[in-house]
Amino acid sequence: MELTIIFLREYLESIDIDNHLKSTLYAIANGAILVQEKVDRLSIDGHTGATGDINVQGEVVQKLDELGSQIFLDCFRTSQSVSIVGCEELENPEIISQDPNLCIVNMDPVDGSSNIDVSVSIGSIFGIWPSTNLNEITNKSLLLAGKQQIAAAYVVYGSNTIMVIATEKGVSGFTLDNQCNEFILTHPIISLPDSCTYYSVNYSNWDQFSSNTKSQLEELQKTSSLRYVGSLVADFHRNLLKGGVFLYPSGKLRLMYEANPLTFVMKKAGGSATNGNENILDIVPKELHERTPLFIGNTKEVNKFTIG
Ligand code: AHM
Ligand code: MG
Repeated sequence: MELTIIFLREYLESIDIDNHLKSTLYAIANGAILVQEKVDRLSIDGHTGATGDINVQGEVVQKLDELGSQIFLDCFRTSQSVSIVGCEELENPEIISQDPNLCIVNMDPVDGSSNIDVSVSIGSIFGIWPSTNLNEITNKSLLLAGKQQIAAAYVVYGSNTIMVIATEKGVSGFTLDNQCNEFILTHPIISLPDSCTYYSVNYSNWDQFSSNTKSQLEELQKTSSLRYVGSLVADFHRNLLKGGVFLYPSGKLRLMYEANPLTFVMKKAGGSATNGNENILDIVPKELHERTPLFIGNTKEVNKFTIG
């Protein structure tokens, strides 16, 4: 049987979505290829460790955090398809253009910072919103609810590199072929399995969990297996493909560039996410770097977790 190879760019040309959105997704793919090259050569090029800076979250900035941030920003500038970018590593958004027809992007350029120097899977996360109906692009233009997203994407730099894209057309995965530096369609339709095979949580936070969270975890451990990488994007990807729920109840994770994009993907694949009270996609953001509790995965399991 002959194998049909579909490149990411061919896939994007074939689907009926806005042209600026296509260019934005293509810019993410180009950036991911460059970041993957950096990941491969991290120790060789001396890019392990911290820069010495502390970011707006009060967290230590790793050299790869900074490199990834600059790489994706450059790709968005070149694409001419993005008006404004919110980024985990930048206190204020980067305004690129006042064109009201372009895309708004919120990104975590390198997710899983604690895993960078130990050769464990890390990733990049992107939420994409339309900037239509805005008279002027300001720092507040990207404070849009998750339900207004038109697409989301993430990349896992793991045992191989995979980029997952969710649009109104569905969820698909593309594996990076290092021999030709192209993403190839390998997962045409990603849909969340019905069974909750895995659950992912940092158990060392047990004392901070509510009694509801503790009792639901005690139930889950009877039926599901624990897997926890410590890179949200990698834990999410495994649970998306195999069925599962990820939780970080104490509110470490960020709404705009972690929870919202991954919830968009999860919803398009058949699952959902809450903050323990309301659907993540319904939250009206107050600021770019705000944090949220997150319960994400199979809806039946997610809905058992409540806070307050
Ligand atoms: P980062 O974006 O700075 O890497 O921080 C977020 C990460 C997530 O990827 C992961 O789910 C979480 O922090 C892990 O936290 P912990 O080490 O507390 O379990
Ligand atoms: Mg992150």
